[in-house]
Amino acid sequence: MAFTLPSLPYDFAALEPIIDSQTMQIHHGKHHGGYVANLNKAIEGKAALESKSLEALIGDLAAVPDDIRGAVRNNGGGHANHSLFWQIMAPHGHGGGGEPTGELLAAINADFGSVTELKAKINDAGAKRFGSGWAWLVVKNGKLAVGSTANQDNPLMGDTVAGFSGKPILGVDVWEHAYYLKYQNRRPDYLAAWWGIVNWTKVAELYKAAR
Ligand code: MN3
Repeated sequence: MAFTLPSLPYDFAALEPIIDSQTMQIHHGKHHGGYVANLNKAIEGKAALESKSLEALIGDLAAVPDDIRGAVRNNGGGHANHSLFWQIMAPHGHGGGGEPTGELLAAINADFGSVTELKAKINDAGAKRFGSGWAWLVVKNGKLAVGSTANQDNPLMGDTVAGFSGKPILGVDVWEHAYYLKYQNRRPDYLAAWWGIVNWTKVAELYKAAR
């Protein structure tokens, strides 16, 4: 099998009370697990695709045959998006929450004015995404940018496919499956609470690598 479901870097209950344990179990095992299984099924036996990295695969959907392009877009995007999502969260007070520091903080202040303004922009992008999708912080041309994508589209797919592009360093899942058990229809409440589990150390690492 080309791709595998990564283990969570913490227990299912570790993000309580911001994200409940049952949501994490279903989200990781069933949703993300499903994307990985369906991605592998789509590219099975296609050596040229199986040998690619996930980033290279979703970054060049034009190279994917027509009959499986939709499956690779949805499931490859789903695999990439969730793999990032788990990494950039950590238990509140144990790596999660607080504020960014160092170079990342300086870049946020330069490009958005303040961390408060950045959070407001991402919350707004996530709240306004109609239906299912993601809100993102990306690095593009050396600068930070905020935007959103539909479904499991990833900014690495490019503007033509995803309508927004860049190298993602933070992404928040606004599909109902990410929050419905605890927050029901209150997506803005989920987004506001979510900052309490953001692992800024990891986001800063990704920022450094993306620049
Ligand atoms: Mn999800």
